[in-house]
Parts: sequence; structure tokens; C-alpha cells
Amino acid sequence: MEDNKIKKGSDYDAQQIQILEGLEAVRKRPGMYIASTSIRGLHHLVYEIVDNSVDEALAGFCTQIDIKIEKGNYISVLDNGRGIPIDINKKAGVSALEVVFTVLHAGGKFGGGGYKVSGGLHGVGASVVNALSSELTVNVYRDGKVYEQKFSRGKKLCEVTEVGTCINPDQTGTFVRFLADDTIFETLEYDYDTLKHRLRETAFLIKGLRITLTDEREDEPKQSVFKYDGGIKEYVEFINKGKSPSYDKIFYCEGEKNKVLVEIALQHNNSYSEVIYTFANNINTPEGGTHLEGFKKVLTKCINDYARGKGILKDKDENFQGDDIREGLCAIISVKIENPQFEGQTKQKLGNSEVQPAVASIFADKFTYFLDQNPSIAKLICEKANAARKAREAARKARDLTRRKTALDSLGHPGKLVDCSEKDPKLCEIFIVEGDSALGPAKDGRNSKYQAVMPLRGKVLNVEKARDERIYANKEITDMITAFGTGIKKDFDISKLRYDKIIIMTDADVDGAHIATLMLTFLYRFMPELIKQGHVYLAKPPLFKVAKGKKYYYAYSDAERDRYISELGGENVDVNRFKGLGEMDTEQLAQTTMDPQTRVLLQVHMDENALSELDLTFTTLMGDEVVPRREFIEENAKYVKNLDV
Ligand code: TSJ
Repeated sequence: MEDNKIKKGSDYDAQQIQILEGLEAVRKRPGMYIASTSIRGLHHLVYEIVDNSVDEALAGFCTQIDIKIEKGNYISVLDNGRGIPIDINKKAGVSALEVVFTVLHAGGKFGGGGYKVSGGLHGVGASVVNALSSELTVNVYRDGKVYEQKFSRGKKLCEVTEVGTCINPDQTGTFVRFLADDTIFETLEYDYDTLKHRLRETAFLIKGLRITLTDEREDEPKQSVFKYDGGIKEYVEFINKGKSPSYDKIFYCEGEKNKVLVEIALQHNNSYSEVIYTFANNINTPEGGTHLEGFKKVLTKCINDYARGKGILKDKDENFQGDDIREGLCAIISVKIENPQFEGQTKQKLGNSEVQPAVASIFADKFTYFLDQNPSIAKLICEKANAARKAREAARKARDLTRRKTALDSLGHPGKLVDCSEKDPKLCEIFIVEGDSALGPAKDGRNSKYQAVMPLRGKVLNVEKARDERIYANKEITDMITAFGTGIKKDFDISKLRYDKIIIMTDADVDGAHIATLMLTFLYRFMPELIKQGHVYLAKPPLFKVAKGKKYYYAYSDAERDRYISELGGENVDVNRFKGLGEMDTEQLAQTTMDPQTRVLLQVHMDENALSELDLTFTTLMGDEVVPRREFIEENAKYVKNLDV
């Protein structure tokens, strides 16, 4: 910067040579000065010019900026600022205007006033745009006159010349029109929406500044006009529109501390994502930095302090985590500082250490006051944080459960699962067996190669009526989650399923039906994919054994029983009623409910069109060697709806 500063007369020629060499370097290696020579770099040119007008607006001298994409891909930018000074600097021998367009990194001081280049990523300014433009014209409106200077590929074509008088003698401003060099850029086709997005953001960041973008390339011109008197507060409103805000007010504060200007706006919405945009001197800092750190720390502390003070968080409760408080948060943080330091790989992170305490102190004061003044909003934010925390803890517990599976195995912990030896899940089945009495026969009657058995003791928790914490504390449920291996809800992963068939085996009575229903409710709420993909079955134990001599039948209903009795002659027929699975011996249980060759299974289906309700239907799958009995299927195909148990 200092090297390029214009020196006294004797050095003038040398200085000129240096300038031309400088701009030639830009043309040789444009990538060093702008984002790229693709459309991104092309847009960068526009921002470089517009940012000069933005600086003039920040200095308080400009209220309007008009940007045009003209036919032939010319870009013009007009502002109503003071106009770049055109008088010849006595020491340097050239005008400020010429310096701005020809000296790389122009940032020196002219006539006492500072020429600040806010700029985009690289902050290199108008001289780079000039070097990369095949044509560039600048007009300055000052003192009732219009001045002009023209350039091509960085070289001036003429001195600053007076070319006319202003129609309105009070008019001041700067007008720059350029045509990007098509020998350097891959394309000259500007994207209207990209420019529009960035210019709208700029307008949000500078309260009251009017920015227009006009596209004249087509016969039917397009125009966007941005002016936000509410500044970043309106930015938050804009982002939260359509996301349904959680409360009606938007928090806003501004302040200055140790030469750091701070502006913050925020409001929660009912989404689960966090949107925080941060800026330093109107430059986007997507990697965050010291301003973001100061903000996050204070937000977390303020809400926790408030929640403790109001007894929302009890002594035994842990503090909310920052993430909990920021779920659904939309916030804009904008700071203005003297010497911004950009760090990180892409120089998009603010490094100035003085910014964090400044943001923290201003935000802490104003936000604490806001919470005290708006108790209902404060309460809502705490409630949201609490809900987010519960969800986070639930997700963690579910993840722990799937992880613990391997931990248990390595410890050799037997658990309640009686596993099978087959390692290929596609060939494996698991029977969830009601009650201890049936466990013995089930264990003995299974094929231990591919059939696993797990007992359920007592009633299964009704997950419809329990909070997540209670569900995760329920041993029956966590054992099942562990055994299945898939994880639950958001963490569900079907590829981890350890058994191709999950078979619920309960007594053929009212209690058994109730337990099966609770089991299905649990699966439906926590692992619906298991049902959707047809992995869930109900075992169908018979109700009666009807026998005469060596001949016997299993009956699944009273009608069936009576039919078998008459089939066997009606006299001296033994009718054995199974009150529960436990009353069957090993062989009977294996034959009727477990052996794929002879058993009866109901496959559980879910109605895809009625997912909001618990709609389950069943298809009966009979063993290969059992002659399918139509009436049985019809009698037993169940329809379960809105299980309210
Ligand atoms: F950089 C640029 F040339 F590309 C450019 C600068 C382009 C555009 C569209 C506008 C501007 C620009 C510069 N707008 N307003 C200004 N203001 C000054 O350069 C200026 C005017 C007066 C004084 C002063 O101290 O009197 C100081 C400055 C920096």
C-alpha cells in the first residue's frame, strides 16, 4: 500500500511505470485479485464498484445507489454521494479519481479525508475492475459540473475532463460504467438473481439506503428496489417470514464500545435450524469469528441466568446448552471496526480480539433488559430451549443404546436375549415372547441356528402415553432396541437390522392381544420402517388342540374347533384348550408357532395413506404344509385403528 503511494514530481514517471506494471500484473494473474475469472469473478467486479458507493453511504453522504445491467453486458453504478474528488493533488500531480482507478490497493489518504475501501473478499477496489475492463468510464457530478475520464484495460485514454454542467446545480455523485474484458472472463452473462440477493443483503445492512437493480438486457426490463428503514431488524423479519415466528417481537440493539460499533437483531421461529448471519464492515463472515463468539456466549448465559432466576431451571437441572437455546434462532450480527482482520482458510472469519468483549457487553445489557421487559417471550424462549434439550437427550440415549449393543457383547453380558448362531441377518428371526412360562418351550422349540428368543416381562410401556425419558428408562423397550440393532427415530438405520423377521408371540387371549398392541405401537412410533418394509409379524398360536387317537388338529377359533370335532366323529374327541403359550409343550409350540414349515404368522402392514393414524392390517402367512383355510384368514385378518390403550 505504502509503496504505491504517489510521491513527488521527480518520481512521477517512475510512479507511472509502477502503476502500469501493477495493473498488468492484475491482468496476468486475475485470480490473485478477484475470486476467479468465472461468473463469480464477474459478479465480484460489480461488488467492488458498488462497495465504494456503500462506503460513501456509511460516511453519511449517499442515500441511493442504482445498478444497471445494460444491453451488451455493460454494468453501470450511480450514486448520489459527494463525487470522487477530481482536483489535482499538488504533491502527487494526479487527481484522487485517477489514483482510485489506477493504483492497486488504493487506500491512501487524500486531502485529509480517508478513502476507505471496504471491498469484498479481497478489498482491492476500483483499480482491479479497471484493469479487467475493456472499457471503463467514470463521471463525477460536483460543483454543478460533470467531469469524465475514460480507461481501457487499466490504461487511461484521457485526463479528467469537464464535459458538461449538471441540470440540477446541487447534484453530486459518481457514475461508473464498465464492460468486463471478454478476453479474461469466461462469461459476461451476469446472473440477475445473484446480484439481487447480494444487493438486498447490502440494503438490509445499511438502514434507509435505497438500492435499485435494473436489468435492461431483455426488451422488457426488470427492476428490484431495496430500502429497509429497519435495517437488520427487517432482515430477521424477512428470513422468518414463512417460517412462522415463535413470538411477535424482534429483539434489536445497537451500541458502541471501544470503537467497535455493534448491531444485533434476533427472533426465534418454529423451525429446528439455526440461522445466524454475521458481518464485519458489511462484509459477510460465514466462518464467524470474535463477533459470533461474543454473541453466543452471552445468549447462552442470559437465558440460563433468566431461567434460574425465574425458577424455570430448578437447582437439580443442568443449564441449557447453547445449541438448545439456538434451535430455531434467526439472528443477524453486524459490527463496524477500524481495522478488520480476516482469518481462516478463506479469510471469512473475523479475528479482531477487541470485538468479542464489545459485542458481549453491549448485547448482555440490552438482551437482559429485553427479557425482563418481555416475560412472555423470555418464557417462550426457555420453553423452546427445554424442548430442544429433551430432543437432544432423547437422540443421544437412542444412539447410546445402539452403541451399547456392541459394548454388552464384548463384555459377554447375557442380557435377556437368547441369540441365534447364524450371522447373516437375512436368515435370522427373533421371537419376542410374552411371559417367562413360555420362554422355556420357546427356547427349546426354536431352531437355535437362526431363531433368537427374547422374553417380555409384564406389561409393555404404552409409548403413546409416556414421555421420552420414561420410554428410555423402560428395560423391556431398551432391550428390544438393543436387540434389533437399527436405532430409532432419526437414527434409524435399516441396514443395521439384526433379524429379518421380528415375531411378536403373545398368548391368544385379551391380555396377549393388549401386549401385542402395545408392542406394535412402540414399533410404529420408533421404527415405522420395520413395519413398512414388512419385517414385523405376529405369531398365531392355536386356541385348541382337537384329537382322537393319533389324529389331531389345531384350531384357531371356536368355529374351527367345532368343525374338527364333528370331522373326528363327534364322540370321544379330546379337546385341549391352551390358556397361554406356556401351556403348550415344546413340540407343540415349535409346530404351531415357530417352525416355518408348519406355523401360522400374521404379517403386519401399514397403510401408507393414513400415516397420521395408527392403521395396521395383517396378512396371514401359513406354513407350507398346512392347507390354507380361507375362513381362518378372513376371521383373523385384523384391522387396528387409533389404538387407544
Ligand atoms: F471507486 C470507484 F471509483 F469505483 C467508485 C467510487 C465508484 C462509484 C460508483 C462510486 C464511488 C464513490 C466515491 N462514491 N462516492 C465517493 N466518494 C469519494 O470518493 C469521496 C468524496 C469526497 C471526499 C471528501 O473528503 O470530500 C472523500 C471521498 C472519499
